[in-house]
Formats: sequence, C-alpha cells, structure tokens
Amino acid sequence: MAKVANQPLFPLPFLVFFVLSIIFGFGITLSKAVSQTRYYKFEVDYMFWSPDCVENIVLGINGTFPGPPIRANVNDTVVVEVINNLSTEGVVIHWHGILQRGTPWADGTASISQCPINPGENFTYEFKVDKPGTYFYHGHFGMQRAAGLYGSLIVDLEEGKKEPFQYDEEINLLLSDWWHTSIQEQEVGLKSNPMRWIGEPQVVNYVHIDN
Ligand SMILES: [Cu+2]
Repeated sequence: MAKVANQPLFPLPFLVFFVLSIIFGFGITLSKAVSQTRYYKFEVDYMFWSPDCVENIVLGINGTFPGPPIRANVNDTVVVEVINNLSTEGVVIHWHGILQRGTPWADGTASISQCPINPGENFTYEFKVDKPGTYFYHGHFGMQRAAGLYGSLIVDLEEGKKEPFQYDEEINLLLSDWWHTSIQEQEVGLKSNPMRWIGEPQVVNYVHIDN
C-alpha cells in the first residue's frame, strides 16, 4: 500500500512533455499574433505635378506622386485595393521583388498574371511578404511606370527582431529617370520608323521616403 501511495501522479517524462508543449505552443501562438494584415487603397489617376519644377502630367496614386509608401513586417499580409480612375487605359501594379509564393495571381503583370484593370473598375491584391528588404512597386502596363506610377515597399524584420549589423540612421530614397516628354510621345517615337530615340532623361528624380 505504502509503495503505491508514493508514486507520483504523473510520470516525469509526461511532465517534461507537457511543460515543453505549453512553452512551444505559446511561442507559436505569439509569433502568429504579431503578423498583421496591412490594408491600402490606391486610386490611380493622371494629374498635374511638378517633380522637378517643370509641370507635367504624372500618374499619381491618391493624388500624390510617388505613390504612398507601403511598410510591413516579415510574414505580414499586404492587401491593396487598386481603383482605376483613368478614363481610357487599363492599369496593374507589380510588387517588385516579392516572391508571391502561393499567390501568383497577385503579381500584377498585365496580360501575364492578370488582365489589366479596366477604367472605372477595381482589383484587390493580397500577398504575403516573407523576405525583409527595400522594394518598390510599379505600374506594369504599357509605359505607365515611366509616367510616375510607382512607390516604395519596405519589409522590416519581424517585430522584436534586430538586423545583425549596426547603423546610425535609415534613409530611404526612391530614384527614377524623368523625361519631360509624355509617355505617349515617347511611345510613338520608339515605335516610329525610323525610330525617334527618347534620349537622356531630363533629370534623375529622387524622393526621400519618411520612415
Ligand atoms: Cu519590377
């Protein structure tokens, strides 16, 4: 009788397994809890803008050029509803550098991964960002990127993680060639016979992205 009463209620291996499963289970729950869904709404339209003090017709998003920066952490899901407010052109947005694992339909390449979004219509991109880095997004239909349809896409490490190097400051710059001629004029020139070369850009545009 005494021997039976001294036996522990749960054997040691069971207790170890129980404690470990609580620790790891909690860890997995925590890591899931920190990944977020980042929602954006992009309304695309032509507008007057003076990127280098010379007024031009520029493709803007939500009335601004370049488009709003997208900022997310690794393992976040990015959701962007794109509304095409152009009168006569389709539009798509490509997320440059994003692997699109499991979401090839969200790659944003006209006539490859999707039909262009028709004027007055909308399309919602949804994809996971699984690699940290400084990326950008841009129009991928006709010459719309050259008209200014682009913006910054920055993927930071998961919250609480640190890069394995030291630095004093983070400065994000968005650089782009900029021509004063319209993309329509550039396109007709490039298609002409003899071809009319677009020449050197008038300026290298740069925009400082606030962190
Ligand atoms: Cu690209």
